[in-house]
Amino acid sequence: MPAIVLVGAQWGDEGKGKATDLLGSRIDYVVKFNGGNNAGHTVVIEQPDGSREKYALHLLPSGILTDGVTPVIANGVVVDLGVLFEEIDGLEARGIDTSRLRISGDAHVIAAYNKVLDKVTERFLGSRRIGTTGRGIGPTYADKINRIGIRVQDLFDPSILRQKVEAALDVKNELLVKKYNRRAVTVDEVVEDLLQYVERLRPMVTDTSLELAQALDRGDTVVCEAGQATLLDVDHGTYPYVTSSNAISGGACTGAGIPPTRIDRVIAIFKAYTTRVGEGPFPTELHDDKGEFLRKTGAEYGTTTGRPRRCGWVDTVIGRYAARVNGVTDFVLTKLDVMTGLEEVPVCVAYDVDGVRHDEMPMNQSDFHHAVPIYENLPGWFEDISAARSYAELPENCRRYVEFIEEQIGARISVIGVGPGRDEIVVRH
Ligand code: 2SA
Ligand code: GDP
Ligand code: MG
Repeated sequence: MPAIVLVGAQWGDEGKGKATDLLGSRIDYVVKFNGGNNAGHTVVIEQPDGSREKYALHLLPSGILTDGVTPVIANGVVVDLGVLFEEIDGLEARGIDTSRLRISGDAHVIAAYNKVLDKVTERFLGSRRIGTTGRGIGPTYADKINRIGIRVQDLFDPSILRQKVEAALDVKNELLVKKYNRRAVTVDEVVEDLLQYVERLRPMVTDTSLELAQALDRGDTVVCEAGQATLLDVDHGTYPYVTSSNAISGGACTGAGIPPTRIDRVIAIFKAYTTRVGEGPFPTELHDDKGEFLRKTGAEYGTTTGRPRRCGWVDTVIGRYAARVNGVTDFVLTKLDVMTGLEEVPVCVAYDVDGVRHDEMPMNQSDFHHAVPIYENLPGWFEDISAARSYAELPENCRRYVEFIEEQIGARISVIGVGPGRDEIVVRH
């Protein structure tokens, strides 16, 4: 099984980390192709003594936890070098071997001034803020497109690095000083900050696109793991309430240099309800005790920032959209266990926008902002499903919920998550 892309179908935190980890022993490479340390992927691994180890990964691909897998940070990622080495050291201290990590020389680095700009811009936006993670992601991608970005490879030539930092600071200091009333940043401090990592970085940096092409030629299995999710994609999400990268499956082509003709499967991770962190429209959001139930039962707090996540019912209009724009071959329905104990389980099947029914995502963003969900109410279940390991073991109402979602989104649900643990899954196909 050669190239597989794994994406989030909603607004993130669907359980992508666990899904990648699950593929575990069957894969050779796990590639992160977009975003940076704005991501937060949680993987829970049962130990031989029955205890559970929890890992929260931000910049490193989830595959780093599996022996024998080569993790790759590809060209489409933005890298905070301080966070990178902190994360590596943290895993090494817990006995995880990180020595196989490969980083693309074309990946951009997040300079300290972009972290300042991310935070200060949000503060100035006031009620128009995006609710970013404050990690410098947006300003770093803006620099990349604006052709004033700093790439990993620039660190290996100090005179080039200096020239590039000078060019970037021409623009940045203007903003920092004149618009935001901050102190000017010096070329020396930026260069010095970046160069402290250069010797540790050197052995990891390689032409990752070439290495992945060679791996695919050998018949190795490569999994590209998206950060964030479909509705946070800068082109296909709820713009401007999005992240600044392409988080859909196509992002793997540009973000890792893997051509579309080499991608065999696209797996979308879809949570059995919906969550979102940060600002922006969310038609099925709940502001009542049901929303609180989902947040508490599902432990819906940001892995990176600890922010409480907004919670709501499952939305199959979004699922249909994700199936289409990603070309999904299989869905993994996660956190179904969280839905246990509800009398009724509403499923959003369409929207009402000013009296007009929309079965697909409205083209116009203003329409999406005041879309009112049209629900089908299905009966709930009360049986604990966390011990189920086969589809037949799930209660009838639970299966009806799965099959109804499957019918609405128009793609098969191949795996179901019934708990956070590695083995807490039901495989259907
Ligand atoms: P940014 O920082 O520029 O990428 O923020 C832009 C929007 O993208 C959203 N975003 C996320 N949404 C869900 N999960 C994310 N990762 C963390 C997690 C979030 C956390 O796994 O829990 O810990 O808060 C993530 N990263 C970015 C963000 O909320 C903005 O709406
Ligand atoms: P990601 O960003 O998509 O990787 O997701 P996060 O790690 O940010 O959030 C998903 C959370 O749900 C994590 O805490 C996982 O341990 C947890 N999780 C994943 N799958 C399941 C599941 O099937 N059931 C339950 N209860 N928790 C799950
Ligand atoms: Mg997350």
